[in-house]
Amino acid sequence: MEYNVSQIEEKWQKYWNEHNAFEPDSDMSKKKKYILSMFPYPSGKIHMGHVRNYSIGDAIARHYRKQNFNVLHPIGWDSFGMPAENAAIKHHTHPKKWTYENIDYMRKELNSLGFSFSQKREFATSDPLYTKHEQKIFIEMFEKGLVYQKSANLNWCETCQTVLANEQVEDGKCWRCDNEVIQKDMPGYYLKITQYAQELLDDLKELKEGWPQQVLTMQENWIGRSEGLEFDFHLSDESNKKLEGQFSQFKVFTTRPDTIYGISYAALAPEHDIVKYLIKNNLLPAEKIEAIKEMQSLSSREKSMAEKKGLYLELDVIHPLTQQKVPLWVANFVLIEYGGGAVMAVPAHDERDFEFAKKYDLPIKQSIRNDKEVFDGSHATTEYGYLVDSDTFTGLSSQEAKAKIIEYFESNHLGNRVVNYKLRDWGISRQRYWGAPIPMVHCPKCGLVPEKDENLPIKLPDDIELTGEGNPLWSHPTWKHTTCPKCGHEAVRETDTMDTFFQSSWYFLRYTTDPSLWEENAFDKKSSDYWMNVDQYVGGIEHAILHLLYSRFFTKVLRDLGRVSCSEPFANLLTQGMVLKDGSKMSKSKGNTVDPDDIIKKYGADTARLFILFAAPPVKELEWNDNAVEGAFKFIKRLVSKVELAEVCDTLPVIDHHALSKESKFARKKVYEALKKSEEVFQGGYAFNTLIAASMEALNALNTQEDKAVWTEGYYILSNILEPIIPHVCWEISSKLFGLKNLTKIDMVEEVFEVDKIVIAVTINGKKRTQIEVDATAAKEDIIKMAKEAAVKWLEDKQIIKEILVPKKLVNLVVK
Ligand code: ANZ
Ligand code: ZN
Repeated sequence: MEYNVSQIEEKWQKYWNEHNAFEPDSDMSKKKKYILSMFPYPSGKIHMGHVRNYSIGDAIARHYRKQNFNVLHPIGWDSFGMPAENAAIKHHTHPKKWTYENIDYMRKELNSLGFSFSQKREFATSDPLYTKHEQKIFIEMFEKGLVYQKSANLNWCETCQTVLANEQVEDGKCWRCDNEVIQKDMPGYYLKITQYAQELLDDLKELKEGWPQQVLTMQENWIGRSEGLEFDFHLSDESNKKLEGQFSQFKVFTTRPDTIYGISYAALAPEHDIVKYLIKNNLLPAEKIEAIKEMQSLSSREKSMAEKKGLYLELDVIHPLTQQKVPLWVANFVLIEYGGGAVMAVPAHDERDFEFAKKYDLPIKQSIRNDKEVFDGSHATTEYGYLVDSDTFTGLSSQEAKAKIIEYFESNHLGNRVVNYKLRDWGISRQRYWGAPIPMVHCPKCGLVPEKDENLPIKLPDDIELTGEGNPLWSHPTWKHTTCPKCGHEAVRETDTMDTFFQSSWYFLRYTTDPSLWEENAFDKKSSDYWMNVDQYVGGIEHAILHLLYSRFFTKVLRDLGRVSCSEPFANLLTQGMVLKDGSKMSKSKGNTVDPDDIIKKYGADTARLFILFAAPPVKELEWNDNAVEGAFKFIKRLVSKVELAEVCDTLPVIDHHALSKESKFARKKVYEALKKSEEVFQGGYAFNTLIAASMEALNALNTQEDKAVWTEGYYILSNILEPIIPHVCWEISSKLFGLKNLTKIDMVEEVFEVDKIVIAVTINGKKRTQIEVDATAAKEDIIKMAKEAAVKWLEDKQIIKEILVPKKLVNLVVK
């Protein structure tokens, strides 16, 4: 058969489309698999990262279909977001037009790769119907107290006119436009993800089997739980007076209460209320006020990287146990967002405190001794140990002292054991046009009021002027003017739109539901109960923290709202490696991209898929290699060219294995080895490269023999196990030879793995003592080792001076 790539690929893509070949079955009594690759942002064209992501997911989905699972393998578009808006400004088009044109183009590209997506369940998150249900979910969350408004100092990019998450700030610059990021006090909406911090942490245990350890660790660190003591520092009387009685105390948090006798100063964050008060009331010298203002202007990320800096606030606090005076400083390493924004500083046992104390010549007082580190004033000793110079706690171990000191604080009402999390509430307000409008109204009489259900979705206005400056919805002449849903008074609509992570936090639930129910429901409970959790999620490591954490959070919230039953969205997670060229990540800016369309045009989709899955195991980085692409193409061509050596049939031929030639036996063995590999590969790890290598060996072995039945069986097995990888040619082969029919379940035929045995005599100094049975193919060392073991009783007290193997006959051991 000739390998006419485009003809074969177009034919089968058309066939699959016309036959709705990949729609899930509505029968919910069937065993199911939900296979999901992260949905793409419609940036304009697919790239090799997409090809890899979807080739992996598609292979898994196709495999389970072959195993008779009911498979849900959907695709959609994460279609709100800044690039559409920026493109619109740059090219004077409309974000909607740009987005949906991109979707149409990219859909065609995905189709040309032969991915087995459900087509009926496709949607874009910018579809008003999606927005409608999203706004409903938002309002339900608001009514449950999970959404609130607050003002906070945020990373702000003046060029993009938007708030940035900490991860979107790289070296103090905007990740997208590379301009300076500033701190700006901005009102916004927040989701109370912190209310779920402990559950998000605890449930990581359930994901141990199915998620990469690296991702679990990243999630755990992001949540950042620590246990410790929270207590109040009281200001000295003079200091209290100086602050005009406004602040008599403030809270600090420590994870090391055992070091409390080592306190040598206390420090406040530059944004702490006490510091603000000192500045506002000019209670410090002008140059100090200037210096503090400078500290305040840095983002927390910059602060963490900056040199430790601070100054004495000309105030003192009282040590809670010794009652001694301790100087109060402001320091740039104290974060306002964490643990009250103030610390007790123990330079002897904390590195940051140490660095600061050295710089400003503050006392360093040892209170812990341990055997591992020497305390010599050159660095902080941070390990646990035994308490020294700590009054009645002296001599206790750190562990004991922690418990005892917390107990002392609690029983004397001086402080409490607390748990702190690094995790912050999720700010979802964006001052952009191309997003889901936050469905809230500001009424002068009623305050903040959610929109009425029947008014949803609150749609974006089509007539919008995008200049790149300001908040487009706010600047729109009429859009924001409305009436209060509660009292009917004139009111103003919220003009912020939602962070696009909001959309990607529940899209996987939408897919579980038949589109006939989409108008009515965000998703149907019965359907989501059947399909969830996602059995295999596939995506990039760049989403290891936020997207996964937010999706886990949403799943728990939606469970508490009675909308789903599961608590975790993704049972198994595969994070695919990057696609590299010349050693670095393919990217437009580096100019080292390979356009998937070009590869498809030149070699076809099957070659692209085969190369991608053969070049490296899915989790590893993949280096682009033109020769290997060529090699993949040649393999497929060879597979197709030998089809005529097999027989067209309705039932598989019955083969008498023992009657076959040596070559045919070997070919069968290789074919069944490939079948075995296929089973292994899908049981874990998805090392498709090993399956492909085994298939290549099998084809080579088939080629050394002429038995038609062996060829036929070989093609049946190969076209089945390779179908997940190179579906077009496999459907073509299967239709040519087997009428696309499932002939039989392919069972492992164990006899093909039997190897011929031979008997070998074992002689000692030429005298036969015993004999052994070995594999015909066994190596010399192995045979001699077996011979010695078999002859062990004749070898006692003897020294072997020579070992001779006469192949297929005997082993002679010469002893003295
Ligand atoms: C005194 C101390 C002594 C500390 C010692 C550590 C070692 P994690 O584990 O990350 O929760 N800390 C508390 N609030 C802070 C803030 N707002 N900004 C910066 N640092 C802050 O860290 C808790 C520890 O970080 C706390 O324990 C505190 O320093 C510091 F030998 O208290 B520790
Ligand atoms: Zn009102």
